[in-house]
Amino acid sequence: MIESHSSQRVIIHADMDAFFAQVEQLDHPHLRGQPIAIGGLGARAVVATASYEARPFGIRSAMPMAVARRQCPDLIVVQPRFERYKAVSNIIMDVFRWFASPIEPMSLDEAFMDVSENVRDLGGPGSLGQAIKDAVHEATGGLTVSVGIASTKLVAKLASDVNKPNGLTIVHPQDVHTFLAPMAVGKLWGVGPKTASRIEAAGFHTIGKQANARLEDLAFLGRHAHTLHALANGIDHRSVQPRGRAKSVGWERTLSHNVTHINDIKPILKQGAVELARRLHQRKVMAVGLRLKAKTSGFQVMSRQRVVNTPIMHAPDIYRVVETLYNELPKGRSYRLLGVSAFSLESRSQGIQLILPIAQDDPPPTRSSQGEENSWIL
Ligand code: TTP
Ligand code: MG
Repeated sequence: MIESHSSQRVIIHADMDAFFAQVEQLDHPHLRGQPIAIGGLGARAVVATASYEARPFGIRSAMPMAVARRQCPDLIVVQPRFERYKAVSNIIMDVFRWFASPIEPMSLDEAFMDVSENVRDLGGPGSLGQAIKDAVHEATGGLTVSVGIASTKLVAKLASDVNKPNGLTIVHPQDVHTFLAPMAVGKLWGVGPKTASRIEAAGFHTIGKQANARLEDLAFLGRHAHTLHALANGIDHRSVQPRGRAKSVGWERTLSHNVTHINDIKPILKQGAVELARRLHQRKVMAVGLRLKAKTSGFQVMSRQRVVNTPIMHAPDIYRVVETLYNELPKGRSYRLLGVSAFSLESRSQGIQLILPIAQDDPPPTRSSQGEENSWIL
């Protein structure tokens, strides 16, 4: 069993419930209790989010609005008002700062807080979590937030999600393994749909199964095997990082064999564009600048970059720029590494369109693996 060194930290993750939809329902009382979806009206509009009344119909973020309307004929479609959401976001972030300073905002509606130092003075995790919820409710005039409290960022984030909406979930260090065990491996930080399928294909269908695997059995995950094994065991040493927005987001791949021909290079650049789009989407930002990095078989690193007029976030748009950048590289080289990254990131405040829907795996109903770790001493 891997030892945890982080069990004494107390980390809170707070995430607003159906954020855009809740704000609309707050501001427009006739929308309260109704199935609503936030999004555009155009033929290619997608759902930014849906109220909890709409979710039983299967309405989810990233779904085409046309599909959502078919699934829920009474759906009320509301146009987004990003300025208002940004203003509410400022209010909730200020509330979080009353309780913990600094905080780590992750997007408009969620943030991590490390309250290890002051949790005792504030009455313990339960009272503190409730106090945050009450304060958000009061400061915003009635919005609910879900709060997860744990000794790691990973578990705090998952905890804020399990009892939505209006949840308050505390996972004590000694309960981490039981909490994680039944969840789908895709819930682990950094495990996208592709990696999740590979882990599942290897027979590890739950985080618990992966936690109990021998490290050798996860060797197919390469240099990520150790980290993913540790995460599955609830070990996550990342600290809450006070920060503004990320300065850049990138993806790169060291290739198993060098590539020279455009037909071999194109698919890699396409994959890079898709991965980058996914990361931009996760961070809810758009790229103004794009950079292509290429390392030759002789270890010479070359890069080309471009600033675009309109911020982009979709994989095809990213790929178009990346392809142009590739064409600017000297011809006939053989590459051992290719990477694409975005810089000058802008928050996604206008005309939200989604790149890739985030896969939502239902946690399989099995449970395994109990772990012994220190409890919080409060
Ligand atoms: P989320 O916190 O992911 O979703 P949510 O707050 O609507 O619902 P939940 O109760 O499950 O937390 O995202 C926050 C806001 O970001 C959301 O209200 C709308 C916007 N958003 C998009 O525009 N597109 C997306 O694909 C997602 C996931 C969110
Ligand atoms: Mg939310």
